[in-house]
Amino acid sequence: MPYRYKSCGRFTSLLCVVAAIILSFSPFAFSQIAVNRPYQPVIVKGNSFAEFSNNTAPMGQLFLYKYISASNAWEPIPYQFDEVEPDSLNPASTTYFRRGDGNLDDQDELAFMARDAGDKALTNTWVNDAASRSFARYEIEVTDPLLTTGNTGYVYLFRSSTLSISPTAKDYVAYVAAPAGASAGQDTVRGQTYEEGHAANGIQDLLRVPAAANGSNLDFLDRLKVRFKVFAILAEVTFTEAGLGLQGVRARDGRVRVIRELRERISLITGNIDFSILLFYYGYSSVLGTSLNLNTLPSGVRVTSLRQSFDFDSRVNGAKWYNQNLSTPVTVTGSSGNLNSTQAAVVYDPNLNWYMLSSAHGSFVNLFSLPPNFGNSQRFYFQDAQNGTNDGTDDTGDNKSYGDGGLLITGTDIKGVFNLFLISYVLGKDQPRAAAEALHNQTIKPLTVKTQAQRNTVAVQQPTLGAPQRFALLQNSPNPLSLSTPVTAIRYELPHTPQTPVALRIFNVLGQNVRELVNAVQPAGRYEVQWDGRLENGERAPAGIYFYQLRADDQTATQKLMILP
Ligand SMILES: [Ca+2]
Ligand SMILES: [Ca+2]
Ligand SMILES: [Ca+2]
Ligand SMILES: [Ca+2]
Repeated sequence: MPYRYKSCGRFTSLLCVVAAIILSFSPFAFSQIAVNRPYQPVIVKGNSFAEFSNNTAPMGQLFLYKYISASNAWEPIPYQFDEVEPDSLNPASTTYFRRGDGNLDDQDELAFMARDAGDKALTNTWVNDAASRSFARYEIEVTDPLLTTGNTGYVYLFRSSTLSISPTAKDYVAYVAAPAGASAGQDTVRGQTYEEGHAANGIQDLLRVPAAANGSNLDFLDRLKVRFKVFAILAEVTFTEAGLGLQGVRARDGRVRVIRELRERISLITGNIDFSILLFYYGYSSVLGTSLNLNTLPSGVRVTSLRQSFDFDSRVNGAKWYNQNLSTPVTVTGSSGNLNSTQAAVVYDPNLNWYMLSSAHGSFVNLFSLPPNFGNSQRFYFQDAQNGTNDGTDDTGDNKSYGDGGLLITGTDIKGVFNLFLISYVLGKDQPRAAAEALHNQTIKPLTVKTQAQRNTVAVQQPTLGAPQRFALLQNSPNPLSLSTPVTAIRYELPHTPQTPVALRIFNVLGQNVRELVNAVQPAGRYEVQWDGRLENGERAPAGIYFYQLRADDQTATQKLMILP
């Protein structure tokens, strides 16, 4: 009974809320950034780019830039497109691992980092590339709802057959396949603040924070622990992560994220439980999603306990462990016990639980949501002991528990589909409680993203014989417009260089501004602007009478044009 992900349910919504933190170890490095969530990725689905996503735009011709207004410069930013395809094994689900068509479709995803957003560009300020001017571009507006000022940044998606990505462009995360001769599970992921390594079955057993990210560069994780207690054939048996059998691992590596899938098996005498784990690795965080269907177990099998936790090694002696219930931390000593019921209480979806290990080697923040009414009891698990676990399962790894914390569900016959979404951030050493709280607050108030198609209408200065003698707005040509002649040219003349930006706008008969063609500082001269008969939102303007108005300093001129049905 292999589990398959639903295409766009809770999992996707949680992906979209992966949060970031106010940078605490380098507060001045990002004074220039437009959206102050330096650790947060932004995911935008293809259907947000309607003009590109109708299976017509090759992803290799789409390029993401930011605009820097202080220097009037465009700068390429790291991004990636991931194709999302129907899963051939389960048509109701989708997968990132099937070869796509190379074109942007509604389900495909664009990923970039919020920290790379820049300034707003005027509609006529365009990347220096002629080919891109024959297509729309998309303005992507990213807003932090936790802030009221300084909270919005912009990136721009251009289509062009002549732009290209620099081979040295920044890459936030790298996937390193297992070495030759090793299990495929022994792969490695390197982000900006972490290296994560894995045991033969693909389960995490190494975490280190490089010195450049304010860590010790030493592995401080014993291992990710996964525990099941199962009552089968009149006896209770326990399974640990060491007993998970890797059935397969797949990964995709881009500039913004690595997508990695593990297929695992729990082997019971009465049959197998198969499930998969889908992981997204970003520069500073990862998102783990897994789903265990307990409704279709082999007959006679009851699950009585489920646990997922991170156990650290003796290096973290003296580290602080916090969760949302602890205003003062537990100090990790390897012998200080566990949490009382108040300290171990969890909250339920849509609220998020969090816990953090803050150590001299690095800090590790985890956030997870829980569905209510799963099992008889759900609580935080925490164990700090020299001789193993306190949920009755065998210990593994170094056989000691140092700050081993996570989630424990118990019951007599746990049923249902258990969905776990775990967002993990890796930060520099000795982070304060407020760092984890900030991540929690940002996760529950995700960035909002708006997209808008824009067209280039840069006024082209015409070759002239001497400067124009008069301020003039000429009749457009051709006029009227129709479906067969959807583009018209508007010419105007500026006898003097205006003190303020020149504006050329189209109005409907109600006086509503439906399209801005020019809003730019322009020297004296003769100009021609193309209008493609489209509104600001990219839709075709309906048939009817329109007015276009030129404004420069205190002078205005207006003309009329018509669009035939
Ligand atoms: Ca596609
Ligand atoms: Ca990469
Ligand atoms: Ca380890
Ligand atoms: Ca241990």
